[in-house]
Amino acid sequence: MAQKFKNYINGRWENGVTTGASENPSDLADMVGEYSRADIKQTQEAIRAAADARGAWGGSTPQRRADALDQIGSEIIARKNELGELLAREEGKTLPEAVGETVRAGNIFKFFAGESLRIGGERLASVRPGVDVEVSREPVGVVGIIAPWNFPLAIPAWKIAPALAYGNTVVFKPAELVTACAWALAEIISRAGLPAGVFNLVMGSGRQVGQALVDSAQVDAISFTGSVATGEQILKATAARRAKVQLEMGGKNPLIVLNDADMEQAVECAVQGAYFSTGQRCTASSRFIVEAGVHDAFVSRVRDRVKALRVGHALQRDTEIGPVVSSDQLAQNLSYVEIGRNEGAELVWGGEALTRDTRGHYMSPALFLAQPQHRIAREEIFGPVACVLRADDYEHALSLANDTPFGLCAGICTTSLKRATHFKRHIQAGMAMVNLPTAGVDYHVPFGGRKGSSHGPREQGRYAAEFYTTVKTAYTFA
Ligand code: TXE
Repeated sequence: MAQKFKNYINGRWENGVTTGASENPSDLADMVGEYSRADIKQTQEAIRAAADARGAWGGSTPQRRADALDQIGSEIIARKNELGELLAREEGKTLPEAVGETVRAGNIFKFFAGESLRIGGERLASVRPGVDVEVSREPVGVVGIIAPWNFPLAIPAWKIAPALAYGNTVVFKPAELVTACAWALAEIISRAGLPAGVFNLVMGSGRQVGQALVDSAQVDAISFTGSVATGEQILKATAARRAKVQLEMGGKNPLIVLNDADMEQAVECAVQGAYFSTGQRCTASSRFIVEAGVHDAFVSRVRDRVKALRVGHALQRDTEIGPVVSSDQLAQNLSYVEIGRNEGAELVWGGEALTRDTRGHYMSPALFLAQPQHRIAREEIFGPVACVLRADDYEHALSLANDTPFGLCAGICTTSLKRATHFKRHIQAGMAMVNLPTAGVDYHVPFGGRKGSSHGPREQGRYAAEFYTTVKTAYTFA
């Protein structure tokens, strides 16, 4: 019998109005479970519960918050293999990638356990005699968390953990494709001793549950990761009611490879950054910008490496690239392969739907030679599809790298300190990598982008305090 995942509202597990199925993208015959879809009324109940719990949690001691977060993080890490297997089964990244993500989620909770003990402030002398000025940080209130499917544990962790650490209450809406992971996380959080209403899980569609969170006057802040189109809608709606908002959207991340690069290292950075996790990372490299002197050698070595990648069931030991997450995403990826061909880009390898022993959403990783104006070189595809652009020299490569509406992450492979330093200063991105893949970041430092990729304060690390707290300036005359 399929496992059933319920919503968690005001400290109780509740059935929804309808149900949905969570599938295994590696094997469509394997149903991961059945989840309850909340409706607008249940979402509003969860919001009310979170609003009622604000005082109790906002006024709780940092020690209590630290203990709860530490317990959650420790349990996630202790159960990394089991949770990693669930994640690989539901989302389709390979087992080692999924176990890695699980450990990362656990570490994030433990990091913010410490941060709840380090909420600081300032005391300054006033410009007026006899007056003291204190600047302190307070919780924002009720935070609505709207998450995507591509990191089903890590992204919710990096939003829920700081929200709770800084004394906010939470209504969490996961993506419908990954409700088993969301439920598993909520189940762990439900046993951490939080008062009823402090943390709520509501599963369901973006149009109903997500929109209800975005529109509710009782939700003080929205943290969102997902597509540009949804992010823009959320930005308009939250601006209209002056709610705090943080948006993490797409990328079209470049990796520059210069003539002086260590070629083996550059090929590894390219392959790992573009294709691992099936290219479904917002920090994935999708444009390789290669200096003319090494262009042909780079293309031939990446093609050989990509040809040899083993695409298969996410839980099989020798799989390097798992399936695409859903039939819709697979259709989108394949349609971009068609678009690339039709606009005159040269397909060097891959880009085809594949069959395996089990029925799933498999495709071969694709490598194109493209021109900067091609849509496949400009739009986020969010799958294992990358293109190579030829650059005359470093300056040309940098200008191609910056010629995009996005600005999440960017990388360069070079042995020149001068070029690497210039790149770090002049690349228009929130994160810059030298001789490293664009995807793969630490959990204790800020994460986020510029231009069309992100909006609002950074996520992760101690910079998360900017979003999850509000500042008060108090004056005392004594
Ligand atoms: O995103 P959506 P989807 C990109 C990627 C992918 C595309 C579509 O290009 O192909 O987005 O993915 C909720 N009000 N990224 O459909 O729709 C929704 O239920 C409030 C990049 O998954 O943006 C889900 O929980 N919420 C990205 C979340 O928003 C709404 C990661 C994201 O869904 C809503 C994922 C609404 N009106 C996809 N409509 C990255 N950059 O990491 C939907 N939602």
